[in-house]
Amino acid sequence: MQLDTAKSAFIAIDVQNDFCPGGALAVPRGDEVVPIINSLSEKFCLCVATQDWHPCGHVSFASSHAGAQPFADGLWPDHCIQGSRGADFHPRLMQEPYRLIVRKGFRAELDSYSAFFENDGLTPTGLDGYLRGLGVSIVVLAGLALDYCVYYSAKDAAKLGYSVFLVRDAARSVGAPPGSEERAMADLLSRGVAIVDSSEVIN
Ligand code: VGL
Ligand code: ZN
Repeated sequence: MQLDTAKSAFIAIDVQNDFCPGGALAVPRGDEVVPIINSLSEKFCLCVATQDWHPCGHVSFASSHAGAQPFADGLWPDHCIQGSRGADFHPRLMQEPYRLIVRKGFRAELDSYSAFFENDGLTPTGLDGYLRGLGVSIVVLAGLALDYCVYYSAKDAAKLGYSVFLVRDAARSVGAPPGSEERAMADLLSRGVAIVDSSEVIN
């Protein structure tokens, strides 16, 4: 696979402690993506990382709603609290290659899965403007979680007109509710997102 590196950006989604085993919103085998993402980031001139970055009492926390349970209705355990260890990038993520870190979900009343728009579907993160300003038309996505933030980021990137590549072996799913990964992957395929293996990108 030959990508025009001058027009490509690698985007690593939410490779944070809370999404790895032992974290507050642990993605099964989430830490396995770290070495693959490190190999990928070396291959790109432009790398962007996103960081889930919630204030205490965030609207997406089940604990913020009386009687609510996490992992249902878009509600989660408290996770990625601004400045906490859980919000830090995984200690083995090589941070040097990343030129921009997009923090998202920092508004108490609005969640943001996608790297491009918050969950109202309207409020931009600024990433689209940043990438366009640098002449990027191809985005390569990986990270956590495949069925949430990676999925919504890939979907928005496709809607915005980028050529989108999702590196399947460099992403892992929360897996809740059941079938979330299958639904996400089917939707991305229908939107023209290319699902690739890291070996095809690194070659
Ligand atoms: C994520 C649920 C809540 C993710 C973030 O990074 O996929 N999922 N916050
Ligand atoms: Zn979150």
